[in-house]
Amino acid sequence: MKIGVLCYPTHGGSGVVASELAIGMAQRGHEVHIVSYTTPFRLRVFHQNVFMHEVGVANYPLFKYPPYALGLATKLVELVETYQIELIHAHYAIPHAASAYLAKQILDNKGIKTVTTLHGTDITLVGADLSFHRVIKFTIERSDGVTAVSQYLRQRTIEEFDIHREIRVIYNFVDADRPEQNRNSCNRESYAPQGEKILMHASNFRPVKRLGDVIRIFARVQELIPAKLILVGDGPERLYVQQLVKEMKLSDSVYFLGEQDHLEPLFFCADLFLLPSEQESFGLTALEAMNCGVPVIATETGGLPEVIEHGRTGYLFPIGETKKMAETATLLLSDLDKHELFKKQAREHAVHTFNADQIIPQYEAFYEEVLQR
Ligand code: GMT
Repeated sequence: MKIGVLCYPTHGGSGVVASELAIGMAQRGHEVHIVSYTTPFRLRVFHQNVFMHEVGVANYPLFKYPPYALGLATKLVELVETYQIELIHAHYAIPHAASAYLAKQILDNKGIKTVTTLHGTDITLVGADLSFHRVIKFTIERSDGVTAVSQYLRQRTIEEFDIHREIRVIYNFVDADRPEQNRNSCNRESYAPQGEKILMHASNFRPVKRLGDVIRIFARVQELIPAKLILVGDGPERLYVQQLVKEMKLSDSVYFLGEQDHLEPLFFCADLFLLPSEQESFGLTALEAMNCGVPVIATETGGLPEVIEHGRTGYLFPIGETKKMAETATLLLSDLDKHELFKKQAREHAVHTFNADQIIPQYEAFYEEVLQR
């Protein structure tokens, strides 16, 4: 197949899924054309059969807001005509699915099919903003195929947008072989010289991630056992978090690593991953942690219960229950046998249920099905 992929290039789950899927499809012999405003970070190294096309948008003084969605549609039309792309996969409804729809109309359909994958924030946050509601509903209804990354997100989309068409659930996935390549790449002692336990959180530091709760959980754990916290990522809450860490006198115990392209090396330093989000349609970072044998403490919100098995691969709590999360984290980290068991179960669950080898063929089969419709 010749596939066009529209995605955000930033350090977010949707960009990671789009990039890893593109690599997986390319390895299976398909030709993949990525269209974005810059190269997604996971695609900065060469991959056979993956082609990158940057969208440039003219910025005239008249444009208060550069019309990216139109630049994207124009680029798509050009690419479809040049490379005979058969299927456009839009990751995120706004603006990608809308641009794909427009390109298809400009091309007078010509047998081109569009698939939209809903990742979560397009539905739960952007979708909740009424200014986009009608466009999101329209793009979901007019895509030739729609997928969602969890049952939760599928149901939420149906209810919020009154959708009566099929939405296929295809879970996020991980490369089960990758942890092996990173097993010895993190030097634990550089973060925990006295043998402290290491907790970790990674995100885009948006309010929805509840970074304040991450710090409060860690502060309580640290009162009970020697511990350090590794924070990966960057975003609007970073200054607030840095201030909070200072105020709580935790500066010597918290490492701010900024954005990192690959988390696997760091997971091999971590004993526990924290994801106390307000909302999470899937929680890819939790899955990536589990793939490296790191149990997760998270909230029982959104799609997280579909990813983390409470009492087996981690624990789930109501949003904001930081005290209980901290106490449970401490108990788990203090019981070496139980911790080992959770690590093993986390890895097994990731490998058995969310393995790229099983999930990528689901996308491939879905593409084929859509092309034949
Ligand atoms: O987590 C974020 O805020 C980034 C966001 C994105 O759009 O890249 O992630 C969403 O998509 C990921 C991949 O499908 C999911 O694993 C995340 O749970 C989802 N984020 C939210 O629902 C908040």
